[in-house]
Amino acid sequence: MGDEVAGRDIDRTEVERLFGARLGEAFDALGCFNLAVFGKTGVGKSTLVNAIFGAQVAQTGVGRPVTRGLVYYRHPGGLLGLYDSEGFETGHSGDEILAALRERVEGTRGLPVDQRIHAAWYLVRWSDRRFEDRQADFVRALSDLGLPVVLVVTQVPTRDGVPHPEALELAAYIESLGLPLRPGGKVVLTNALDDPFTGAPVFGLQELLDATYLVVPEVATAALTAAQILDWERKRQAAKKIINQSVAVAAGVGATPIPFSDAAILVPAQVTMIARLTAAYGLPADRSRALAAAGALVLTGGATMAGRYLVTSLLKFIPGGQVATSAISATVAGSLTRGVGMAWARVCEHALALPDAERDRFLAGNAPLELFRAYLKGR
Ligand SMILES: Nc1nc2c(ncn2[C@@H]2O[C@H](COP(=O)(O)OP(=O)(O)OP(=O)(O)O)[C@@H](O)[C@H]2O)c(=O)[nH]1
Ligand SMILES: [Mg+2]
Repeated sequence: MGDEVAGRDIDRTEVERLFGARLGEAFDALGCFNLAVFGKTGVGKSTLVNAIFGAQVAQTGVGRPVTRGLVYYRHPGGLLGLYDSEGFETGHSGDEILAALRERVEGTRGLPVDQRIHAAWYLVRWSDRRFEDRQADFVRALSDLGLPVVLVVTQVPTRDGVPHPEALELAAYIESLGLPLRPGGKVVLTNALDDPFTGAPVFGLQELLDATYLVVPEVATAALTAAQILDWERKRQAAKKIINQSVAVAAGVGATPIPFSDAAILVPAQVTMIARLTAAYGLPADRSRALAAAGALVLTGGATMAGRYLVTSLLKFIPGGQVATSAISATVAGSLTRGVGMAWARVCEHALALPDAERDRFLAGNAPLELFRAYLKGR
């Protein structure tokens, strides 16, 4: 594992290679959140998915038809599998889709739970102002397949945060039917796009995401947190957990004080940590080369001797680091790890907030290192 590079200085290329491998493992460990989305054509399935998971799923994910009207997309990082019923109508094609889904669900029953379908969203556009028996039947059929169904009324205009009364009426009507809706028989109201003409703002997306968290199995939540782009607090919580685990490991390594000359022993653990953080934030794995380069730059400062860099440069910024004279204690190893983890988490957040094209440019330059140092100093 990482031990092959312990106990001596390691160069940037080596760190980069290690980071690439760890990143792959980190993505594999997160697994995949599988979501199925249904609703008549034009209700806003693609728009809603894009608002919560980013446009890259439908645009760059490789679509594979499951059956006529049902396409399976995979997030580039493998974090999200999406069954999208494009151009879906109930009736004949609905039956076909159900048959294909049944096959899929039965075929994956024996597989690990992270490979099954974890949730279904059924979308109804508020302005249709009706919910037909066939739609109710379809919802029941999904539920019978064992899928938790979240019913979403879409494109709902609000004024001062209050949904259009007829959308509320439609939601109340659907709830009155006693369908097996999750969570708690409730309908979720959303609007995924600002409407500049009416001024109706985006609305209800966090509620839909929260509802989804409530119904998906525990094994799929880490992938959901990484894949979604809406709730940064959940990403931060996941990052915090990773940092705390890594601090505990590093403090264990430093329990016997490490001579400065052997400080490279700390590097593999930092590489693993920043790889796990990168995956947890859901930074696109298709850019893992750029990410690995940025991670290696940050840990080595562009120098060739990562161990010495950690000591001479990073320790300056760490409480207690300056006073260390000849060896790194458990406390210092822990603080160093925490500092590195928190600074890298901020770099991830910065990168995540950038549009795709700019993100590439950011990762390719010196900016990640500069930002990383600024965060490390600024804590
Ligand atoms: N204002 C507003 N417009 C929306 C919303 N959702 C979708 N639209 C618009 O409605 C149209 C259809 O949305 P899509 O997301 O393509 O619908 P879809 O369900 O994926 O449709 P198919 O792929 O054909 O099944 C687009 O022009 C969207 O811009 C929304 O929440 N609010
Ligand atoms: Mg669509």
